[in-house]
Amino acid sequence: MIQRFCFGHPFPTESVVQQLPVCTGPIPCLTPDGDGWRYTLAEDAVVYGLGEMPRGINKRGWHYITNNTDESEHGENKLSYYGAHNFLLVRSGAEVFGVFIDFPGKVYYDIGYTRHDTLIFRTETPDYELYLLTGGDEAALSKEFRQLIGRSYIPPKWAFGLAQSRFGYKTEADIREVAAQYKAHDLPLDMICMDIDYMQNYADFTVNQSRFPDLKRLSDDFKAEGIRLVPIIDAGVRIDPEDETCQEGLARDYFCKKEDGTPFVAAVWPGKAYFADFLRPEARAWFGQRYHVLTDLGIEGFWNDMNEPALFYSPERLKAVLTNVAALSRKDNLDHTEFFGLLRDVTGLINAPEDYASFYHEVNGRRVRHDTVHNLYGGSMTRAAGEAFATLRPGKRTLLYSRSSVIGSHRYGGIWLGDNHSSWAQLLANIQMMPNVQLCGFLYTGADLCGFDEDTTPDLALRWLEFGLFAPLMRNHAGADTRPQEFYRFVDELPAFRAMLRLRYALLPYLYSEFMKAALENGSYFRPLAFDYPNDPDAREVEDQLLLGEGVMLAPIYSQNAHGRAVYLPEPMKLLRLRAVDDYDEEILPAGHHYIRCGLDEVLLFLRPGHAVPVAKPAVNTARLDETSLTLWSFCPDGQRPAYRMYTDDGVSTDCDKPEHWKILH
Ligand code: MIG
Repeated sequence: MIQRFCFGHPFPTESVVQQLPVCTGPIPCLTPDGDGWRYTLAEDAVVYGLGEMPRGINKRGWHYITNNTDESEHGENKLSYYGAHNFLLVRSGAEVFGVFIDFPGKVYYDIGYTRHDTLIFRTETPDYELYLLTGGDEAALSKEFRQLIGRSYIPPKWAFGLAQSRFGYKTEADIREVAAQYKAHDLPLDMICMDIDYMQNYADFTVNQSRFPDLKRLSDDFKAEGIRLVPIIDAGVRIDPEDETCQEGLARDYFCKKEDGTPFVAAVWPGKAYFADFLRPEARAWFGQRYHVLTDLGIEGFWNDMNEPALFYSPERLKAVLTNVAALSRKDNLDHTEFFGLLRDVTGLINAPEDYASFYHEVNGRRVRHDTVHNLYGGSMTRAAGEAFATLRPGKRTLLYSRSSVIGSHRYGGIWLGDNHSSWAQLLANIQMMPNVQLCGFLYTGADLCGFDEDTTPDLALRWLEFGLFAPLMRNHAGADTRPQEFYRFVDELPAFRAMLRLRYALLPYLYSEFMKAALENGSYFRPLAFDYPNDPDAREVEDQLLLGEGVMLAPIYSQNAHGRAVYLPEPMKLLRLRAVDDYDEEILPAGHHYIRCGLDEVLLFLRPGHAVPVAKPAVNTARLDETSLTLWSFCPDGQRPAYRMYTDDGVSTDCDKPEHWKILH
């Protein structure tokens, strides 16, 4: 059951798709607490949700602020990342409930941080809708929540292949080289992402003609090989009187404005930039149509970046800081307050709260200050693109994933998890973030495999792939000036990398079917163990194993030098210790706690009783995948061969609802 409550004058976020009557009277489960709400957590209580946030699967023990932020240093002490996913799912004693706070500004959470037994949340201002979900277990309530927020975005099937990316591919030759190396090393590949260097002066919807003289031809050549180019689009529009996007946006008056009515300006990669007012439907429609510049060249997928929006500096604040610096430069001895103040002023130029409070959106003729609706911005850019693709590429699915997001934008695109770094802690963070992000509707998601910032190592890269090969978005992406980490770089471990990539492709019949079940039936892809074993207290404690679809449990290795790990089995399972799709040991294990060996070149896959997993022969890309002769891996303790409900389609049409896509495998 879902109950809707309404406070003050909520901003229409369009996050939910169901029109429910407003309830009055007290909110079950919650107690008023100042401007917010409080709940007393039982000793065994677990709190899921908040999507893209630091810390474990269980969010208890920390505090958080949803405030979409270009956070360049990920870590467990951060309070905010790029997305606003204001959904909590609480199990406390016998009580299970979900709460969605539909609010476009900051929401503050204290989840057992100040007091271990107390959950408190409040919105920045008291104008919001609150949805309370009760009357079911974790699995039932998460399904009900997904019905409330609407169907998740479905990418084309080739988006489940491998994407290779790097902030640093600058020319057509660089990109051709990556494809050639993948081929030469017999490694599968479906996508190469193009980072900002393909643009002319970092201006959206332009292509640098000297570095990419014929992007259409490049894209066509690649498509013939089954590889797609996936260019990036940034939120900021370069200020340049010669630039078409800039000209059009100004002429139509679609950019966000300052208090004095002139367009808001902040610098990002292209230098000074304007920011489209994505909250206006007509500005969204216009910006979305601009993607035609690239779809006309045959491009079928995009990633949207910097859309929190990230701001390097505003000219006003830069000037103020430089004036300050000039004054200090006349002194020959800065005391500690002056010195540390100077450092703070300079680093504080980036993503400054004052800048977010200095520009406005236009909503139904009314001016709305950006910081009060900040968390809608990135998701609205995704929506601009997603809505436009319906007319730019009718009947076809277009790949789209974004850095910033809000619940609601999961209907238009996926997300990637931003600028993580190459560390074992971040691999664990990736594992723990996935189920919570998907719980909030973002099914098509993945983190930068091997890590974005800092230098990776071959063992970390391999372990990361051994988890990432199960994620819907499987992308190897790296920051500029980091150690090269394309999978063919790891010469000594190459056979293991190849085997793991081939395993991914062989598992696609299962992974794609389970994704489609999750998307079409509001089911789940990754989820915590407790969702299927709600009455098992040990399952509730597990922070480093995930269920994947109907029949699989994963226990990834995320520790340096580990050749095994502790694994908890809530029920008997069949373990496959895979070195390759056709090279594995299997063992039937009883329920309980185990220590399981797993070499660096192995991955652990657990089959649940009564379930089957269809497996294809490996392929060089999704287009060449042969799904006609499948093997079924299964665990049937009762001797009865389990059937599998499989989804197949052409992978690109938007006709996903047709019943003929489903068949039963025996
Ligand atoms: O300020 O386009 O998260 O994936 O490589 C950095 C360059 C801007 C941030 C993205 C990252 C991308 C990078 N971008």
